[in-house]
Amino acid sequence: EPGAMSLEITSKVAEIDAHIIDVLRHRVGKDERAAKPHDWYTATCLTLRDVVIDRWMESTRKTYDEGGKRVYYLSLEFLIGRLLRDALSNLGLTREMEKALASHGFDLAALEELEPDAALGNGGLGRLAACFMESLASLDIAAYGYGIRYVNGMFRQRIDDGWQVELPETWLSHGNPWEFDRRESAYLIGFGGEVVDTGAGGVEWHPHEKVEANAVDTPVVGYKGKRVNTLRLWTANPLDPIRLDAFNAGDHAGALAEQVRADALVRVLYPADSTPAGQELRLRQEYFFTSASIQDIVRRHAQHHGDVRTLPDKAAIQLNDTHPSVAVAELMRLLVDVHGLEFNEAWDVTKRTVGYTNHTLLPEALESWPLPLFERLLPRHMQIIYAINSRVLREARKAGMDDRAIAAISLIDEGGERRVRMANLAFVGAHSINGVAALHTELMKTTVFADLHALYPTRINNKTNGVTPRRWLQQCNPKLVAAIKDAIGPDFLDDAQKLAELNAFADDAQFGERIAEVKRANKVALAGHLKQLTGIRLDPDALFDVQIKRIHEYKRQLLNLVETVALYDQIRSHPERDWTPRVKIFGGKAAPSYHNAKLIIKLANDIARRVNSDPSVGGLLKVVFVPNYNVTLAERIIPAADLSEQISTAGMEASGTGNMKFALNGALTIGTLDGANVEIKEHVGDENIVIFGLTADEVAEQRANGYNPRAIIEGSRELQQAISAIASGVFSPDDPHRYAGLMGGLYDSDWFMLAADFDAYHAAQRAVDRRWEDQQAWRASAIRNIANVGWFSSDRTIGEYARDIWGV
Ligand code: DL6
Repeated sequence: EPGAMSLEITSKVAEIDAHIIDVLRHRVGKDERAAKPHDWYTATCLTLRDVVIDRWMESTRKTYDEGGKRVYYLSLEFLIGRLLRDALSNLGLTREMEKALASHGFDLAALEELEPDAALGNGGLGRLAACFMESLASLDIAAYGYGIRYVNGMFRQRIDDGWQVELPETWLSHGNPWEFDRRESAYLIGFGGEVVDTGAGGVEWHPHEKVEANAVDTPVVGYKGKRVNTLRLWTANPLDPIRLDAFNAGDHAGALAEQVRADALVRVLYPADSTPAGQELRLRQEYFFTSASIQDIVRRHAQHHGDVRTLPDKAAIQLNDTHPSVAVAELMRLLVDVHGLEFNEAWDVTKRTVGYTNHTLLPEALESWPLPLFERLLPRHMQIIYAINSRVLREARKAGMDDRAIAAISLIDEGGERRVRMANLAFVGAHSINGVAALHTELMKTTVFADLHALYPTRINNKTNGVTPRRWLQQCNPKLVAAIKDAIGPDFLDDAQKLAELNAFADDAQFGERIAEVKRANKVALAGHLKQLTGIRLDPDALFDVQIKRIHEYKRQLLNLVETVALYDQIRSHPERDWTPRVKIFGGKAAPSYHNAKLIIKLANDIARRVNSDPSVGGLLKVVFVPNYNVTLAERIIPAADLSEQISTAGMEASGTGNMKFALNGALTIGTLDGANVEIKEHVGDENIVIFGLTADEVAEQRANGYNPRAIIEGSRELQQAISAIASGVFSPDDPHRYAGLMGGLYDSDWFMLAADFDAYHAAQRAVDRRWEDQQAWRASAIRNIANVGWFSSDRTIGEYARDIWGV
């Protein structure tokens, strides 16, 4: 009843209002009149947090009472972004909070802007972990996420004269209202030292260095507040924070050495994406958080269930990529050395408990550690790995495998400097190894894991990624949600696959108009924001063509840029043609040591400067590089996109998840048959996606048969002209040779097959132009995208993990 509803809201608003004022006084310590916006922001979070805490305790109690199995998601990255809007929306309190704040003259949206973006991740892998945590809570599955509480997460990107500059991100500088320090949950983490014989056939590890891991918990609120789970991030503390004797003797820095060593462990997120950071500190970070998590899991199990042999019945440990794969050896160590299990028994418990998700096939991204380093830091784990290896290799020999296959399966890479292969360790120690999209999973079986798959043929399975529709539709695109609700009612909010009912509206002109109005409003809002950020003025009626993701050669931002230059040339040569006005939006960070990626950012900015100031292109083409791309920016950009660029070299992008977010918000995809694009195409239908370029098989075949990019470039007028314009300094008159090497690389090797796909891409873009002219058909395609990608909800993905891998 509307009357009763508004009464309920009014009383909730009054309740929230009283709560905020109380919090402001007694926890923030500010009088209502003296409080600054940041105080109000903190009070808002803490007020909401109180609601969350009640649900959190309820969830925890329920889990203990039921004594069921829990999921433990171990990930070196959680790219969670802002939490205020997420918590408000999932608790259904957004309107009430807005009203309560408005009565004090504050705008909730403005306060939301004060929240830092929690960037404890590099890109897709970390964001996937955040989506999974939200879906686990929404599906009422008892789960813990385990990771590191980095003091400085992902670096902040500043663009100086077109170049990327990395600055530390100080997201904790004003405190973090969402977290709870759990100093009582503390574990000792050892490094180095030696392994000694205890006499009775047992061994003991005596580490040379020890640091304490302390838990810091953040509640994760599920949709409609059904369940609140825990994201447990570890911070490090020294056992002896200050050596007073040294301090008193005047060695002030030396006295704090242990503190500094502990701080270093949790100081930075390695900004390496798709390449292992070959640093001792990185291995220390991996072991630090993995050991703390495994100790916590085993302690909880022993406390509540007694016998550690029943661990697989009560715990499912999922390794997010290989970063936590030392968990296999750590769990073995605890079971054998601490809990006294026989090796065989412990091995069985470990395999039944652990699952491993692979996120990349790039050989250079498969983690391995120099054996001497590994042995020096983790001598007992090295012994355990040798013992596991001899058992696995025995099995391989028994299965009749030859020397080549045995060398490929071995946990130790013997070619050159000996290294410990973390992917092989994770594979042999897990009962399930999953890929993140159908194509990727098939390629796992035939490429990097071919021999392990032959030995253990039932372990590899596919779990196509997904994204949470709460953050990536409900929260980031409220206008679209309102339009969908008006068309098909609210059921899709509970089950994204119900979006399929929108198919009936695809050709409905009125609904098409509504969708177009929503998109335009989102574009106007984005244009305003980008004007503020970059000073560039954008026309909201132009086609917004967006490529936002990490800058990596395999993702081929360079293909997009070269094509942009070709388009620019053509517009200038044929100003009389009926060009589709386009805005090319780029955003993304490059790993600080990745030279070519940083050069690509500079090129995007150089092209933008030239194109945007060229009066001869008028408003037909604009190029923008958005600085400091992060989760919050993605939430603004994606709802405003018309075209989503997913153009990786086929076979190289494991899945992609941005592709799903764009389609869910009504953008059409231009993409290769790579990663989850393949499945997006199957869901939205061939007519509602623009596919071009080589397939993964064709890429492999061309590489095997001697790919000749020079011949291709020389055979394509547009491509050759664009490359030579860039190479000769048209876009870099201040340094004409800046891009000579980058362009020369295309002629000489072109590993990412830009030349091979250029003509097809260029033609596909012109086909997009033609589609855009028929706005009605474009809208119908956009609607069919929204309607048919509900399957890519992380609820569906998590449902599959729960059923097939975790048994929960
Ligand atoms: O599975 C999440 C995400 C995929 O969507 C991307 O395609 C893939 O590149 C990314 N993988 C990594 C691997 N990096 N390492 N190690 O980030 O995972």
